[in-house]
Amino acid sequence: MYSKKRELADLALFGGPPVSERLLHVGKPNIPDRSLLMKKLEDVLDSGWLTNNGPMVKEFEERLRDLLGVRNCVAVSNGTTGLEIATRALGLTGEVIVPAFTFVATAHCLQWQGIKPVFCDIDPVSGCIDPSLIDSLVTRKTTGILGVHLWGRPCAVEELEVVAERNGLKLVLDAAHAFGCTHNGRHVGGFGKAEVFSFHATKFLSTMEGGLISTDDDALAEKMRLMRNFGFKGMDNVIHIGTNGKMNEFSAAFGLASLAQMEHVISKNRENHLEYRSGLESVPGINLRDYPDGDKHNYQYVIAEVDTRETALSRDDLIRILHAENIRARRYFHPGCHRMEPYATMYPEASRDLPNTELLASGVIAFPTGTAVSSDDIRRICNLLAFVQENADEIASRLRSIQI
Ligand code: T4K
Repeated sequence: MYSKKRELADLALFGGPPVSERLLHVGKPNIPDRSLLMKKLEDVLDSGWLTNNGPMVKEFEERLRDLLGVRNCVAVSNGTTGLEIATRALGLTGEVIVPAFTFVATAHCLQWQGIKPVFCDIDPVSGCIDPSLIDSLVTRKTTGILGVHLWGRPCAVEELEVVAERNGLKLVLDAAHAFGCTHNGRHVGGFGKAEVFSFHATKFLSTMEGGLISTDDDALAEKMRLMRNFGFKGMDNVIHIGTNGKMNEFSAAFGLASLAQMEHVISKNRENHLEYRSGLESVPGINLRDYPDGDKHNYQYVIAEVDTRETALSRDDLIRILHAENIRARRYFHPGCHRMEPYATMYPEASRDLPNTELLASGVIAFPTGTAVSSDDIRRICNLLAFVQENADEIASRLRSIQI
């Protein structure tokens, strides 16, 4: 039975019962309506067609084309493979400018192909790559910019397009977080040369594993379709280098069933966000990030920053406290790709010029949301955080004095 924390001994870290009996995750899958899903899975089984550009994948691509308003949608096996295919199809080589404040797949998709990710600092307000810093990072080897719509918040695409044009670079966008979001009234999906979404299980719209490349460039789309299927153009006829990046039929069926509930999930995410907003309003040292007005957001990440000028507890202290209470808050993203391997060893100089990245990576915290998280769960989390921050000095000194 849940009871409010009244003294330090009530904290699970110090032996009390956790505020939530079940684990609350960032990224708990939003499971679609079961009867609809089962019907679609039965259709797949009945068709005897499981993968290789089957009817479910074709329908999924068509639905997404309409929804995003782009000419081409290429469904792939996951977002990372999508990024590899898109950057390769665009002919990126040498060096590509990319934020370090992102999931490591953004950097890996480049290095995997022998392309050097050149890490660029972020704008502290949006958390996305800062276009004003790009000119100074361009060398003779630079071929592209890979921006990231962090937490679903579109990066400064217009400015990036101008910088890319000025330097003769190709702009690709990692839209892994941004399905269903708009920028200045336009759906994310049509910016740059190509955009890449992730439909991983943890994303608000999921195909279990899966991704999508969208582009208005027909020739590029044709090349990417070849590349995702070993370069086959018809039976036994290989005309291009390729990989296996195909989405399977079960995944596409899951995606179609998820699409049917997409607006419901967005509104639940938005409600959750508002619940956190009101619950954390008067809690010092935990500053919730808002999404800008005017555009559509999917609200799939509830992000705050811990400001250690206002609290004695660090972000990592709070993570420890929350995890003990069964609240699996996450550090999306810590420590920044430049501090992960192989980048920390290969490019040790990178960390010198990323002050905004370092600051955000040390303070960022993502809270559980999605359809598996109730208003009551959020109230408990916020009450817990209020209690913790009221007693921050005492908790901090106990944490420092004992090894837990
Ligand atoms: N670019 C960006 C900016 C990205 O964020 C990502 C992926 C990519 C590219 C690459 O896209 P994909 O190749 O993945 O399609 C997770 C996801 O695996 C990853 O897709 C995602 N970004 C990243 C932000 O989060 P982890 O290692 O943090 O996930 P994990 O396994 O810790 O799961 C997160 C939470 O979700 C856990 O607390 C448990 C819960 N969970 C997870 C799964 C898989 C469930 O409850 N059920 C599940 O089935 O990376």
